[in-house]
Amino acid sequence: MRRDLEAWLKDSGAGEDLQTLLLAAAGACAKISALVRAGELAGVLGSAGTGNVQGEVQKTLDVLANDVMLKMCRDAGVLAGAASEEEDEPVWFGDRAGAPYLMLFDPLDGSSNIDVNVSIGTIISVLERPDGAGSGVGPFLQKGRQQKAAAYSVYGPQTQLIVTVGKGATGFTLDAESGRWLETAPKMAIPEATREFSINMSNMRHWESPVMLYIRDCLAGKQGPRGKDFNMRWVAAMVADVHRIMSRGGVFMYPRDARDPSKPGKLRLMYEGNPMSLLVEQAGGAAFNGIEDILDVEPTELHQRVAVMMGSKEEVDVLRKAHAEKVDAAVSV
Ligand code: AFP
Repeated sequence: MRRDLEAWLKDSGAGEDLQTLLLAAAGACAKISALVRAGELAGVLGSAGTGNVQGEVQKTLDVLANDVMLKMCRDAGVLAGAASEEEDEPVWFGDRAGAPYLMLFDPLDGSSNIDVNVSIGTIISVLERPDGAGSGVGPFLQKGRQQKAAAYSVYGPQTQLIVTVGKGATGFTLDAESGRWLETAPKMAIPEATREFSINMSNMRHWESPVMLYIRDCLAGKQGPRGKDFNMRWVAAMVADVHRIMSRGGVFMYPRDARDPSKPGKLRLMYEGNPMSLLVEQAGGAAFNGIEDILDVEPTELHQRVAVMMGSKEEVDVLRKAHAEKVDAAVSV
């Protein structure tokens, strides 16, 4: 008999309030999954005709998923406030001012995949509400290491949910008939060695030299310094690309590049970098931003960006070494 999420949470050592919040978030993911599956039949595809704080066009599903997550987690009663990638400012629930938790989430990661029926996902990060905190952005600006839980749901051929409360990473599959999340990957473990990388190669000309050199060596294959052939995959939804790595190893990168020097990468620290890094570390992998572990980055803004290199330890170590050597010479691949 497989355990369901509720039974797993009871055994996980998480306090009752955290269990309640994670069950509500998982319920929201199940609801979002149903909307994603219905697609055109539910009239949820296409653009919402609005933009988010990062200037990106919002899809109808981005907006719906955001509303579903906010409402269901607020109704759980243990959340004082939430910040979403789709909202400019955090939402504080005035009637829940004393509640113990704060949540940050990306309601639909990989929006450009929605209308073409390719995998997308939802990411959540749970923090403790600092004593006395009741408004503004400040209470959300906690380092990734302070997260009390993180999870992502991937809407692919199956809908899966990967959760950590800081004691490993566990995977569940949504049973569409009963609506229950059943435990299908009790102890996710990222293999230390890999022959697979995941990066948007079209940005190569903008990368900094350590990443250029790393990819050049991977592409050189057996005859090159790495002595092995590498494969490449890019779904363009971080959740899906990292889920593959959580399941079978690999390294995922969205490094800093020269397109906009004011931004240290494309991905968001609080909604993507931190929760996915915690899950990757809990599965035995590593996550680095070119300078330090992503979980040690001091956040300064809610929507701040971060460079991301995460996955199998051996590859992240090669990237650490390349960054430590600070090769400044122009490199061509
Ligand atoms: P969207 O949600 O705007 O599609 O962005 C997805 C994402 O933040 C991340 O999930 C992907 O890894 C990355 O962007 C894809 O970026 P490219 O457009 O450069 O492929």
